[in-house]
Amino acid sequence: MGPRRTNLALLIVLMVALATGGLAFAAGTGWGRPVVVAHGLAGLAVLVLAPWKSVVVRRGLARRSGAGRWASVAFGVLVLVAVAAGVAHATGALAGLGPVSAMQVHVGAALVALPLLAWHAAARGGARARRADLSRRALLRAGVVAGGAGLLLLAVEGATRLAGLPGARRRFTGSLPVTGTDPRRIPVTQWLDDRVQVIDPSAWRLRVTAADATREWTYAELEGFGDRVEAVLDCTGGWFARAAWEGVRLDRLLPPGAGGSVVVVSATGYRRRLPAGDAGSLLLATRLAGRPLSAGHGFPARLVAPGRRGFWWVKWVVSVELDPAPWWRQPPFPLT
Ligand code: HEM
Ligand SMILES: Nc1nc2c(c(=O)[nH]1)N[C@H]1C(S)=C(S)[C@@H](COP(=O)(O)O)O[C@H]1N2
Ligand SMILES: [Mo]
Repeated sequence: MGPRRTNLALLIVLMVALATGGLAFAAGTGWGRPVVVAHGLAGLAVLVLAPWKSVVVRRGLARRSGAGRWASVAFGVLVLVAVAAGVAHATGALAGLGPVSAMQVHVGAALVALPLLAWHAAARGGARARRADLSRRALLRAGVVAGGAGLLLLAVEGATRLAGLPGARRRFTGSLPVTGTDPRRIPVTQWLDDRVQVIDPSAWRLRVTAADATREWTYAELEGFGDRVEAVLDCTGGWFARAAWEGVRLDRLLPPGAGGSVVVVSATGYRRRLPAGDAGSLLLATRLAGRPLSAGHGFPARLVAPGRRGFWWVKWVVSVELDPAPWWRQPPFPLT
């Protein structure tokens, strides 16, 4: 493959990796499986293209210098770090280094690489597509790259199983199981910058607003409900845990047949908007495995959203508001 085609192929593969990576983070139910497999293929295709790219890189470094060169080198290093951290997480060979998880390094490197990719591609401009790129030969080449990535994925997966690495037990989202079934082992995690809230249950109220009516619930009242659901908490940080949660189903707090969305708001201001039609399967939990929630897990009450990734499971809930706007009227991921 010549330099132009190599660069173009890499550009496409990186765009696909970024798009499917973002989608993998949104995936909570079955449709996520093919997305995550596609992500692994796109990510590993970077390694398949690496021998061709290394020729391009060596020529480029011999020819040029200056700031653009350092941006290019930094970009290349970040992509390799992202790939290495992705494989480290997927295999479970290295789940993290000290306080940072492999998944954090993975996504961090990819996100920092993104603006550098734009700069690098604009400065070098060596990836322009041509009509002939849609020829039969080009398709054949694409097939060879995809096949190579497929073989690599099988090899990584096979090695993970043979070596009995933790990655063999990961979920279709790529998340690894929290060891054991003790609910105290479930990590306490925040999406970005929230702090664990310590809330006095006697002063706490849950405000439920529907149409023009607002009703306040006390902790003692909510504690009286015994709705139970066993659900998987699957954090985008790369772990999951199945546990039994108890509390009150949201549809019991809302008028029947409500349309639109429900906005679930935390004492910290953190919030998610969910389809009102899902209220029957959403739980406002006050207990985890038969015990009141700990502060870290969201005491006095936290949302349990089966089939949704952890960032939907709002902790320290103070209000639930019915709203006519559709659930997708919000950023795809929380911004704080
Ligand atoms: C430069 C962009 C990226 C590249 C090259 C890349 C590459 C990879 C690779 C090679 C793997 C290991 C696949 C395997 O061995 O099964 C992986 C896994 C993963 N990546 Fe990425 N990735 C990128 C961006 C992202 C982003 C932006 C996200 C999320 C926002 C993400 C989320 C994940 C997840 C969840 C896994 C685990 C999947 C599994 O265990 O099968 N990636 N990535
Ligand atoms: N208020 C609030 N709720 C939150 C978060 C947060 O940052 N703030 N993080 C979410 C994320 S990303 C996850 S994975 C789960 C983690 O729940 P846990 O700490 O009980 O394991 O809480 C969710 N609820
Ligand atoms: Mo999370």
